[in-house]
Amino acid sequence: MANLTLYGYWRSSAAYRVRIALNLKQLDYTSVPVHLVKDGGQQHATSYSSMNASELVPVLVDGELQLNQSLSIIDYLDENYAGPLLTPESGDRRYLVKSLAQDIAIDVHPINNLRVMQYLSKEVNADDNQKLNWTRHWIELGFHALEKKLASASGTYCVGDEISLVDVCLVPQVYNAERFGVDMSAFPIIQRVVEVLRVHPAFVKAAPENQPDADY
Ligand SMILES: N[C@@H](CCC(=O)N[C@@H](CS)C(=O)NCC(=O)O)C(=O)O
Repeated sequence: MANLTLYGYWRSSAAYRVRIALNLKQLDYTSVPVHLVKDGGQQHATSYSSMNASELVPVLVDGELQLNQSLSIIDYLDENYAGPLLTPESGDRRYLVKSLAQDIAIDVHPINNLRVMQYLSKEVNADDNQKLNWTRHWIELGFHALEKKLASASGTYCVGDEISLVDVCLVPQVYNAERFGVDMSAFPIIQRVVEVLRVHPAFVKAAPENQPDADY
């Protein structure tokens, strides 16, 4: 019987990925909200930073084990729990899934993180409009490349007709894109795949607006 606790934040796309993976594998978990803005950012409090010195969410606790990094957490779930494998075990598809997921989670997401935005405000004196342009620029650059790659990789989902880690990373990134006003009509394949994924029960349950700590 799993004893899983997820420290996250309703709007965190990295935590959103892990929620989707847990739901796809039908694993129950306890959710502990870490408010990234309130109290100067609860991720910086000792109670949290003692668990993850990077001061970023998510952290998954499984019994004695504490893990950070959403992609590693999802690998851990793939390797230790039943349910659909989000990264195929072998073959070319394994590396396609890993590389497309990393295109999103490593090349696009971190440059638009809260702490990057805070640095741009405080140290570079960027105003809200400049920060918005920054966010849109990096998402659009990443999505233009991804759109080209999905032209050959996609079926119903990002890679063929099975849900994979790429889909788990894409939906939260599109959530961010829409939040920051990226014109998604420039990315018809991404839009087509996301439309299908968004009504899947595991994705619906993981959506930011459906989290107990959702706070608009
Ligand atoms: N590479 C990490 C990224 C984690 C991350 O960037 N988390 C963000 C939320 S999506 C965060 O905690 N930000 C807090 C901050 O920037 O202070 C992962 O995939 O888990």
